[in-house]
Parts: sequence; C-alpha cells; structure tokens
Amino acid sequence: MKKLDKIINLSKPDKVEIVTSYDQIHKLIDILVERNEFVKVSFQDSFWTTSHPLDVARSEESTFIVSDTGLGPYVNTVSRSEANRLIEDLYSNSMKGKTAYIVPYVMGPIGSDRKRFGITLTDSPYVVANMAILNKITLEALKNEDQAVFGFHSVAELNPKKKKILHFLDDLAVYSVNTNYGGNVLTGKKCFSLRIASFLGLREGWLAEHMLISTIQSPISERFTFLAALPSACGKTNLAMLKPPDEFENQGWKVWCVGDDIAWIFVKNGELRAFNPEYGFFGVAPGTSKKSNYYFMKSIEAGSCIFTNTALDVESMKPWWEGIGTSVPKILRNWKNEIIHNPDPSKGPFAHPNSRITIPITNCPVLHPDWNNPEGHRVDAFVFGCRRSSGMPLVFQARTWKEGVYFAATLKSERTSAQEGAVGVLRHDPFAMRPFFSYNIGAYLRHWLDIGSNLSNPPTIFFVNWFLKDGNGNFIWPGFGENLRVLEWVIKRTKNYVEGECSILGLIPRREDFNLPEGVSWEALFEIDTDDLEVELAENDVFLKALGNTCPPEMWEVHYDLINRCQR
Ligand code: GTP
Ligand code: SPV
Ligand code: MN
Repeated sequence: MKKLDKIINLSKPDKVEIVTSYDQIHKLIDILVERNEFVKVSFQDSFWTTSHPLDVARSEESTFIVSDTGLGPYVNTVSRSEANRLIEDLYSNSMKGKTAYIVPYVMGPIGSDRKRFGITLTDSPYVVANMAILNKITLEALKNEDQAVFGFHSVAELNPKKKKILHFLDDLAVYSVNTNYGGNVLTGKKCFSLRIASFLGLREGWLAEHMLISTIQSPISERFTFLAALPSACGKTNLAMLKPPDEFENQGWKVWCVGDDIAWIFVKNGELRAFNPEYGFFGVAPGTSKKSNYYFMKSIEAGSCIFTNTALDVESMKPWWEGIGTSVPKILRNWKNEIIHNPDPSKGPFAHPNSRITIPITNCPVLHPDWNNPEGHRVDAFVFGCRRSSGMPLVFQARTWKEGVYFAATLKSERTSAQEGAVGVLRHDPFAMRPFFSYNIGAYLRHWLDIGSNLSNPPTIFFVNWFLKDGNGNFIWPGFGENLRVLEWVIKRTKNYVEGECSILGLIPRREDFNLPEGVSWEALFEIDTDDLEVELAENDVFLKALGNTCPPEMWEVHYDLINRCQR
C-alpha cells in the first residue's frame, strides 16, 4: 500500500497493526485502562477519559485545504510545497516507540453504491476506539484502497502550537498531527464526511452537509423527513431525537432519528434523498439531561460509550456534567483529571463545555427502523438554524429555493465552545458549514442553486432560532421537545395545509396556525427590527462582494429585493 508505506517510512512506528475485529479493539481498550488513560465507568463497556487541556475543540486556525490558489472567504489554504514540507517535518520519526493502527472503514449504508471507504492510520488508540464506534470497520476498504479516503494521524509531540490538519482534496488524503481530540483527529468525521465529501459532491453532483436527518410520524403526516443544519453545539443532536411534549405524544407524534450531524444528499428521479454516513454520535454532554434529551440519555445507558472531558463522580463511577440534572458529586474528577472533594459549584465548570460522548447509533431507542436504507430517505424540508439572542425570529420560511439559499448563505450565529476562540461572539456561518468549506463558497452556492433547479418539487426551506433571550438573559423559547411545535408548522406549510404570513424576511406563522405553549410571548418570538436588519444587509453586501465574480447573480437578486422590502 503505497500511500501508507510513505507515511510509515517517515514516522517509523515500531509496529503496524491492521484493525480488523472488535475483539482487537477490546484488547486495545484494556491497554488504555492499564495505562490509566481510560477509566471504566458504571455503564456497561463504557469508559471515561480526558484530553490534553489545550486540545479540547476543533482548531479552525490550524485546519487547511492544500491549494496553490486562494479559495475565497473562510477557506484557509496552504500551498502544496508548504504542506509537504510540514508533513516531512512533523511526521519525521513521530511514531517511534509506538504502534501504528490501520483502521479500514466504510461511510454510508453497506448496500449503497454511494458509500465511500476510508483508511485511517493513527498512533492513537483513543482514535481507534472512537472510530470503531463512529464508523463501520470493514476489510472491504483495503480492497478498494484506490477509491478510499486516507487519514494519517499522529499525536507526535501533542504540541498545540504545531497542530495541523491538512486536506489534499485531489489525493483524497488528510493529515492530522499534534492533536488528539474530536473533529481534528476522527478523520471520518468532518475531514472526510464534509470537507473531502463536499468536494467530491461538487464534482459528481451531490451534497455533503452538516445536517441531522429525522423523520416525523404524526397524525398530520404519515412520514415527514427533514434535514436540519445548525452550527456546532447549536442543537442538532437534540433535534434529531426529539421527544415530543406529552400532549403531542398522546396524539401519536413520534420522531425517528436517522442521523445527528452529517447528511450526504443526492438527486434520484427528480427527488432529493439523503443518508447518514456515520454509525455513531459524538454528542455534546453539558446541558444534556433526561429532561432536555431523554433519548440521548437512554442511548448512553445502553453502554459501549466513551466519555471525553466530562467530569466523573468518583463514588458512583458515573460521568457527570453541568446541566445533567443532579447536584455536583461529593468527590469528582474534573475534565482536567484533578480529584476534587466537596467541589464548590461556583468554581466550575467541572465538565469541559465541549465535553462529548461517543455512542453507537444502534443504542438510540428512537433510531429510524430503516435508518441505514441504501436508497436514503426522501427529503421533505430543510431547516437552517442558528444561536442568536436577538435579531432572528423563532421561525420563518423562505418563499423560494433561491431565497432559501440566500438566507442560508448569510446566516449568523453566536460562537460556541465546539471551536477554539471566544464564545458568544456573533459570526457569519453560511449553511452551518463555515469550518467545513473545502472549496470556494461562490461555487458552493452555485451548486446548491443547480441542485434545486433539477428537482421537480424541491423541499421547502425554513430558518429557526431556539436561542432568543429576554432583557434578563433568559431564553424566551422553552426549546428541546417543545421545538416540535415549530416542526408542526413546518409540516403544515410544506403540505400547504395553512398559509404563511408575509414578513420582511419570509413567511412567519399566523397566530392561529401555531400551537404556542403557555406563558410564551408571541410578539417576542417574531419581532423583526428593521434597523438591525439594515445593519445585517450591509454585512451581507460585504460577504457577497468578497465572493467576487463567483457569487451567483441570483444571490444579488434576492439581496436587492430584500433591501427594497426593508425600505418600504
Ligand atoms: P455538534 O455536535 O457540535 O454539531 O452540536 P449539535 O448541533 O448537535 O448540538 P447539541 O444538540 O449537542 O446541543 C448543544 C447544546 O445546546 C447543548 O448544551 C444542548 O443542551 C443545547 N440545546 C440544544 N437544543 C436546545 C434548545 O432547543 N434550547 C436551548 N436553550 N438549548 C438547546
Ligand atoms: C462539531 O463541532 O460540529 C461536531 C464535533 O460535531 S466534531 O466532530 O469535533 O467536529
Ligand atoms: Mn457537528
């Protein structure tokens, strides 16, 4: 295997082992436990671990697409010669004294001709253990290595200053070094399933998106599948396995989860269809409780999970985090692996805000019975979301596909702990894809517009914001299961059961069509401040201009139309 040999010769591991069975992974976990890197917790076959304290989130600044030309806004590039120099330098002898593991896997349903193989070489048993949950291990990948996406990961010195995540699109290869956490290193996740896959999608006529997939079963629709894009740590996992409020559940509403993070989307017979290429969840812990996300908690209890950077109750050996719904344990290990007796709750957080749990998808009690259908699922609606304390209503519908693409392209959201950097700062996050674009955004928008024009009956497109706050900083909207009330309106609009009301942005619900929970102010949810909007339109102008002549003219059409509506 030429590609593997090159990096093995350079990094010089003592041993190379191909991971072919789950038995082997159990043995690997035993080694991690012996080394005290994994701690057995009270759930069956589940383990707790911590990462380097400066390696706790995705590092956008260290993530690059290898290209000899610039690729426009939000795409960090590095030249091929510089990338090769970095690899020579950073991987040289980086695996000495270690074992390199080769993980062959597949993304997507086995029976689908749209599945893709991946081969990751890593010197981190932690990465192997996580990838064995998130991806399906298969030797088929080695037989198809010419089409496989390669990941070369080395912990090396674990020096955050020398952290690099390099993507060679044409070579289908990702190099990740000096990091050992999450999306930086689990190469099947964002590196392959978004950055490399979306580039392949552009070439081949399909889409790879940062979206959950769920199917709603209800008295008003037999089966309704929606895809939702929300920036990292803005609610995809929660929405994907939503537990309906009692009054809905009693009427027969149920949400089936197909995926919680990534969707591969394609056109078939004039219809849009999607599948989830992953085999597990890598979900945010803090804020998750039986009350906020019942089925996620149930998924954890089913076992075979890995807890990274949560706290750990030393007496019960149960992982703990802020918002879990129980008081701070008397003796805990925090995310920095310090043992604390009688912790002062005001001295937290004891779990890192981006602490995560790796869970086999089959643990989910509301996993769609047909989740892994090789034909995918027909897409009825798209939902784009953001986290904003103001300036964006609870929900509105784009009137047309073109408008939907414009609003998705100009979405803004407050930064969360899933990325390194200051939390809470409002930043532009097109399609919830800002950290994951691997080619020019103008071309990306063109691709979306072209896909839409190939559909006989394109999905509807909605925008949501669960995170509006009042003057005291409290959330106005109850969120979580209650978000089904918004989805109910999404279904009614998609099926044309009700009319929408025109607003400057798009269609908002008429009061009588929306099942508002008690004690929530309608006005506060749907206020649109035209002064704020004008400021945003000015920002959008700057963004569209930055795309230069790659910006599809349709985007300018919608933009000027909005400006006109605003001035009227
Ligand atoms: P990634 O895995 O990073 O892509 O995140 P995600 O989009 O899947 O976000 P997730 O569902 O894990 O939620 C992130 C955080 O937002 C958690 O702390 C949740 O408890 C919180 N959250 C999710 N949905 C809601 C909601 O409707 N309202 C409020 N207030 N918080 C929510
Ligand atoms: C995200 O940040 O969007 C995640 C976690 O889903 S990671 O795999 O680290 O990208
Ligand atoms: Mn994500």
